[in-house]
Amino acid sequence: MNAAHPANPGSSPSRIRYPIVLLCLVFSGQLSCGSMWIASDSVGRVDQSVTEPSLDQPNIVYILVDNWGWADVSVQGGKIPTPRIDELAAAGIRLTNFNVENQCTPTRSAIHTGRLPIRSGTQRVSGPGDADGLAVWEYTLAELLSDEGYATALFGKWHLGSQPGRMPNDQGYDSWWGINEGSNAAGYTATPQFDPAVAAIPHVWVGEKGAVSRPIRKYDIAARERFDRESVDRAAEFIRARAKSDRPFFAFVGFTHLHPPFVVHPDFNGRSGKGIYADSQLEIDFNVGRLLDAIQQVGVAENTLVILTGDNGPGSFPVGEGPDWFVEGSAGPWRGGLSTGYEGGLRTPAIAKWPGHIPAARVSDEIFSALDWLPTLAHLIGGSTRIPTDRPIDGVDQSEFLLGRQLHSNRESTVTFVGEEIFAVKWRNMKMHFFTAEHTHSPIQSHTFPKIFDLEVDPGELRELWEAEGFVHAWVTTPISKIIADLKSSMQSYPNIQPGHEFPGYE
Ligand SMILES: [Ca+2]
Repeated sequence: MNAAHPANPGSSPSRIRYPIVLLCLVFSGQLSCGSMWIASDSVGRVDQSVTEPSLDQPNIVYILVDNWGWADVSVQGGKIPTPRIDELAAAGIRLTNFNVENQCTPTRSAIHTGRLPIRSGTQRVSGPGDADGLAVWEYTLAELLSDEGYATALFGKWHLGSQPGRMPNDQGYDSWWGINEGSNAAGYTATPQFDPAVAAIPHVWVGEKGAVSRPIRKYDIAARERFDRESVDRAAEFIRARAKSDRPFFAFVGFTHLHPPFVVHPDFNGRSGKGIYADSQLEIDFNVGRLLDAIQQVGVAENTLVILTGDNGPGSFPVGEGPDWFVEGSAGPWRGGLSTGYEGGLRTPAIAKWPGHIPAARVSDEIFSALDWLPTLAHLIGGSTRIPTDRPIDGVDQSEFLLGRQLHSNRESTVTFVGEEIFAVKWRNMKMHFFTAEHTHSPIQSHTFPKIFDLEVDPGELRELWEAEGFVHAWVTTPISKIIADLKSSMQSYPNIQPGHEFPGYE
């Protein structure tokens, strides 16, 4: 491994990858390829039997905020008050070292599969019309919970597949309402160059398990203004309806705030007096509060695990015509934002509340990854035997840590891909960058020597140790090279799925 430029583990030898891809193409021809393989050949690998839910299984509500800065909440120093989020944090654990992937799609993939997105071909946000999404073969959190007897529903943004066969109702959700692409799609039809003859008009979709999803209305700027509010309306309605049932429920609510184009519900327009981004922050807090109220009002708060995180740090976007850049959101002490590989892009607020189980008012800087939710939730609900064993799972079980039974988390490193390249590896409080980008739309820089920072004393990743202290930190290469070598080895044994490809499974 060249320390300065690690070979991309995703670039495993083509002689290994292509026969498997071709095998899939030969067998596929239709989207059922993956599931057929699982059904016929995966006994003991993916347990797809459905069990009666246990009374101990909590309801789960996962709220995902788009492009959320670490300090976009007042409990972490944000200037815009977020009292409902702060209240949620006080009632549960607040993870100050929660790590996501670098963009919308890969983080949603990590949450849903427990696998590094590059393994499943979801390492990038695909352009409209490009192949996108998870192969049917992937076993998602929604499928796992569904197999455990949960009623499952998604409201809001999906962004893990826009084509028939790859929408939420194809990946474990009983029903869904929302958008299958990026939040920005709301602006497409407002551009003067837009031509519906060549590009699809974005829509709000609905779907039910076993049926084909269907568009119900245009998703444009006007729709975007009310989109998060309506997502919460519908999620609250689902919670009220499901609370009457003996079956536990899983609701995934994907907000479109704080992603451009920046618009808010008319009720919040000008509310903060500090601009539309601040208005959006107020609306997020309001909508989180409405979900908490809905859970409380139907009497299931004691048995509902609420998770609130971001999908990536704040974006940095050009202002007007000038050369200056700005980041509307705040990453707090951390450098960079969306798609940079710096901590500001990778740490988002993260809170988990489960009364009587997760100790209240706990704050931890232990490393936790979005990859960890699938194995962790599987263990928390007694469904760990459903975690697939026929594929690499990069997430680790953090249930004992969340429950307060162990001080330290079960993770001491994260690997950050931006696209196909490893940009950085964090190991304990040390972080090594192989590539960097200063802003969301900046050029990518490679370096003669990797850059090493000590996050504990230098959260801004400003004092580069390899250079500043005369190579004495080069030893950090040892643990980090092993992490990369292990990953590369795993990806040679289990070649990465290419974007958009159907996949029958590993032999
Ligand atoms: Ca995002």
